[in-house]
Amino acid sequence: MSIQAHTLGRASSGTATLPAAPSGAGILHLGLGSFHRAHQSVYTAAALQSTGGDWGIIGVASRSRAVVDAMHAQDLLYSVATISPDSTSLTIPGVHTDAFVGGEQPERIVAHLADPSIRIVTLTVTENGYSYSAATQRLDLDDLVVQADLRGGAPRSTIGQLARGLQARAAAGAPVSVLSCDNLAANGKHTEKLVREFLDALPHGEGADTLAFLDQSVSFPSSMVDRIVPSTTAQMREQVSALLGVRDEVPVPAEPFTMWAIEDRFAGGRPAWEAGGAVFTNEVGRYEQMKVRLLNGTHSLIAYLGALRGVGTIPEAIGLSEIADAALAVLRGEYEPSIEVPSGVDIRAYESELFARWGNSALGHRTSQVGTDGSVKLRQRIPEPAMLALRNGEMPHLIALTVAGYLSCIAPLPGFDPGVHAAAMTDAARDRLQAVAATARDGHELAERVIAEQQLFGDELAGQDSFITRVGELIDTIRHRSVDAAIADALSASQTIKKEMQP
Ligand code: CS2
Repeated sequence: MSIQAHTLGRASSGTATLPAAPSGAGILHLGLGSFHRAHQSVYTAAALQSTGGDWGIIGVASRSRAVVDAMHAQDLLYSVATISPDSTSLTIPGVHTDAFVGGEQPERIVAHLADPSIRIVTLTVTENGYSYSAATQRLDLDDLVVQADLRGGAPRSTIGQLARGLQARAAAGAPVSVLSCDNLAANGKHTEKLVREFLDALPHGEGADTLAFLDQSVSFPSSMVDRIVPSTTAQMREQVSALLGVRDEVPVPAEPFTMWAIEDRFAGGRPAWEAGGAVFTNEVGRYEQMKVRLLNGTHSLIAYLGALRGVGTIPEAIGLSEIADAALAVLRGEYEPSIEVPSGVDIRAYESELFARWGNSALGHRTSQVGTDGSVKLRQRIPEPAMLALRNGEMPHLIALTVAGYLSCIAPLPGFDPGVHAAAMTDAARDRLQAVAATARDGHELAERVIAEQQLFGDELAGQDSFITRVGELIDTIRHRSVDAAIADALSASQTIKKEMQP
């Protein structure tokens, strides 16, 4: 028996019940991955339960059929397993009204966007999905997919799909909001800028009317999203199905913690997401900085050092005292000074909670998952705090260690084997960086070519010779001595461990 509306009543467990179905779809969501299904969907379910309405979600997977097919076979239902070391509880959001694969039916995305009943488009397409060129700091006009989207035909890039959809909508003129839910600084502004650049780049001023429509009727609120959502494993699927009493092929595991801070600028209305605990605030930028640096930046350090120590999960990595010390030092000494804490947030409590969240041993969050796509993720996490320290005359030793760990995992120097967990990390820049590593004499040359010449972390860090030298030294220490020796070296140089907060 699989999870379907009519089978749930017969399920052996009473822990998950089916909410009332939404009366229609008001949201088009691009990126039907686990994160969306354990985050926005849960908030939307709470909103629908509290106020009802037509805020159902049409989910669009970018390329893969797996989740779409499984959801259709299950009446678009799936469960979210909230997992702590003490317990697992299940909820069934039941908020999707349809699901399809965008790569197969891009014209459907445009048609939905043109439909006035859709009033919000949400995005979880990852840091990688915005066709952004770090080199030009604008829409990547060298990208062949973007070029094809500009020429016409069914759009394949997310920005092309948004722009073409808004173009189709402009005629009727119904207001709409585009809400990015990806870990990017000022994600609303960023998305708006890229969509406008696409429209600007259309031939013969073809985008002018749509740009005017954007001025009048389209808003791009920013939002900060937070919930640790590991990939679903076969074991998890069995466990959830057993608990549920019926078979669920696409459950999503997630931690108990969840947070969503959103700018309240919705041109066409919005669901009462506050019913699920979302915070509507003018301080989204501060929330985003706090999260992207303290949580995500430190997460990257834990993942790379953990993988190099040979451990497969984040809780195992943070359980090693030297990695916990390094995490505390980077968090307190290098990230915290670079942020402005949002009003009402107790930063010490937030930090202690981070250690508890990373330590959630029941979740099995993998170092390879967090270490994946470092070339785009680290760009969001490290350049600004690193530059702030360097401008103050201080070396950010632990951020340098994060970069050294990343390069040691993804582009190891000849003769260095970073191990199976590093090998499992995928990264769009892997081939390019490995080609550099293959001919680099030492850590310094590798760091120099990647950070200065290729400007992997932007143009400002590219000019910081002392930082590049420090990264190079730590790469060599990892390679010739050990990752523990590199941690000890970075820690003793940084002297920032505050003993009062032990994880
Ligand atoms: C992680 C995030 O994979 C990563 O890089 O740092 O996915 C993290 O788990 C989420 O942002 C938590 O909200």
